[in-house]
Amino acid sequence: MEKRILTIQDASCVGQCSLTVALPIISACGIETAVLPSALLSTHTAGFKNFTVLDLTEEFPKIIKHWKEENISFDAVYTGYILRSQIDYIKEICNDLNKGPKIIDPVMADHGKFYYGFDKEFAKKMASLCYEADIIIPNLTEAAFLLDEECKLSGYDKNYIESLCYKLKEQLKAKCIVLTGVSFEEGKLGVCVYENDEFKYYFSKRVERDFHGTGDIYSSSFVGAYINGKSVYEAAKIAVNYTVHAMELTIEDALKHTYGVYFEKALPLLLKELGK
Ligand code: PXL
Repeated sequence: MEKRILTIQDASCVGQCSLTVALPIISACGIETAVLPSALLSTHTAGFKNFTVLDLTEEFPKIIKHWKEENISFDAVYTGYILRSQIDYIKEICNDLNKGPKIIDPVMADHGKFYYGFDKEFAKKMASLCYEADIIIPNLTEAAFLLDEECKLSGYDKNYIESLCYKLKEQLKAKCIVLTGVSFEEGKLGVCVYENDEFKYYFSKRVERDFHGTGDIYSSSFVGAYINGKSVYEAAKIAVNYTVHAMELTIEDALKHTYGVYFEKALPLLLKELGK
């Protein structure tokens, strides 16, 4: 039987983030991808003004009830941008309808700041969703906020990174941590993978521009590779290479194409790395 996963995140109609990247990327990896949209937005919330937001929480219990009646289950659950009111429903889905890994990207913050609409209370609730997750994929800011700490964005060393991972594992009981946005030297950016009491790193060149939606592209390609049987570390590497390639393909147009990256044009590299 082929695998079917469920991803829970918002549909930003325009913006190359969340469902509009997760669905094409994971599907391209050959995996059936069911969706539970957390909200419907006209665009994402970073850089657009006057966006519209429709909270879809009310649909959650109805959808869960129907799935239970139909005996629908999933081989993995992967969550991204979600609302606080949905977290208890998502726990129910993970307990009752998921037969495989629970993979949480605790989308809420970057560059030391919460995204629009998120706060410390949300971080606390998100930490409860990360509890006993198989894999969590925070960036540096999210890792610190999950621990209710101030975050360091530069001038840190390996001890800081490894203590963040260690505390996440101890406090949240997350089995495996893929920490993104790690940099020890200028011009290099990458990830720290903490699994089975071992730290492993992978770095690539830093693309000297900030793009929106790259966290979702990273997590979606990680999930696509991992569900295809790659190890956590291999999947973490493949996702770095794919995300960097997508950014490189966008850089020429970056002044005009400001809201996301051309992840579509980079898909051939992802499939090649997966041997497809
Ligand atoms: O990429 C994370 C993300 C997802 N969805 C929406 C967002 C953001 C980040 O700002 O606004 C709606």
